[in-house]
Amino acid sequence: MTELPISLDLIAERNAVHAEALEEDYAALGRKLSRTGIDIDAIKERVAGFSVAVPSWGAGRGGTRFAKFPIAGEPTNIHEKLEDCAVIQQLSRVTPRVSPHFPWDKVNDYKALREEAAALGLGWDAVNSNTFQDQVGQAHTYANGSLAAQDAATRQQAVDHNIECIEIGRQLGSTDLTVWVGDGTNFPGQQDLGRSLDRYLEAASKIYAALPDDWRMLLEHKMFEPAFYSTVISDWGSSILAAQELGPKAKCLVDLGHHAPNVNIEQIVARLHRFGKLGGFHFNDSKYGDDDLDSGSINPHQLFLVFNELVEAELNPRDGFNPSYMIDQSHNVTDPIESMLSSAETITQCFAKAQLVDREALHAAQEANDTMMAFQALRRAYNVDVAPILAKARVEAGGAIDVLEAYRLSQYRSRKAQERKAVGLGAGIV
Ligand code: AOS
Ligand code: ZN
Ligand code: ZN
Repeated sequence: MTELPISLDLIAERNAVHAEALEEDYAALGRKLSRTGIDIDAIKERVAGFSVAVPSWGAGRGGTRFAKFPIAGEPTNIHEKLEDCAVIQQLSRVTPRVSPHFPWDKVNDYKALREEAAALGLGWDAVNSNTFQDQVGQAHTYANGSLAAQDAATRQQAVDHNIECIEIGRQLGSTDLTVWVGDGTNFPGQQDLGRSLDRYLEAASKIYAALPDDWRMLLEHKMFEPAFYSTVISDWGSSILAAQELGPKAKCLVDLGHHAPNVNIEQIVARLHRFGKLGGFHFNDSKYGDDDLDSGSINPHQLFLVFNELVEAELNPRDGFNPSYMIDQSHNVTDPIESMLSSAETITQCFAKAQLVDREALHAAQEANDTMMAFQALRRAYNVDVAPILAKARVEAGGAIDVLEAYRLSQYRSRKAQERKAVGLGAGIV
């Protein structure tokens, strides 16, 4: 293994400073939980088995449609992005996989890239295709759509790109292809709403046909943007219908920011699972639309309720239960590494809290139509501060007790600012 980006001595030194307090907090929480029959070590083991992937593009400052303000030391290629993702994994120990996006992360030798990641302690998650943007030298524009475009040659180009992504993914060791398209319209009448879906389905079925046996195709729906009047795969309804039409390897991916405000996302999760179509998540938070705010920064309770449905889903397996978890945020005002460390912590906290729900009490209250006690079963779990459980799992796996403190003390970003070439103004807005 090549040298990891953060000094092991620094992590050990800081952990030693925090160890006694952590032991005290963990023991106190253990006593509290044992009063309700919960074994804290068993919860810690489950937390230790949890992981969430980070997106390669999340390592950069995302920016908005209006501007991007790069920070010194920001990564500008997949090698640098991998290094940053390795920092997140080294400190948090819950983000062992990176989800690449093509052609953004294109290289000549994917075998070498796979080895490079492995040397940094990283594997690969879902491969993301990109037919929402034109690339230099591309034969056909995506201005009027990609998989749903009127023009057959454009659709074929988008299909070919997705098939190329599968091939790259095979070399990296991925087993999922995530397809999000920006296809849609900005004016009533611009495209036929029925026929554009037909075209999408026909093109998507060609990609589906190219999937290896053990692969899944994850369809990511999004209500609006970049199209503001209609979007081809706009909601979970369109997504599940398309996935059902394509076949068993097609599943639905829920990006938390891709719904109308106040939509009951946890119910969508339960619905998709009911029909064996829950494929995965892009975690983020939103206040108004697809804001891509940090996970749980606005509504951590919703995130907890999503995980509560996931626990229920696991207890009631349908057609397989193996959702892929990934962060998909745009970091506009923070250091992306810090945001992802903080988000990975929040996501894992919600996972842990969902494990604490007294399922017997919940189900009994539901049976008895005892609304208040059913709600309290959830509320009791949500109110527990699970931070000591996460910290203990982390330190046992070699991570840092206080991840942000260790990161700041490492001065990683300022070291990279010396080494890396600066991001040009206006570059890489995604
Ligand atoms: C776009 O809104 C989606 O969230 C996609 O997941 C997209 O591929 C990703 O955010 C990169 O732009
Ligand atoms: Zn997404
Ligand atoms: Zn999005």
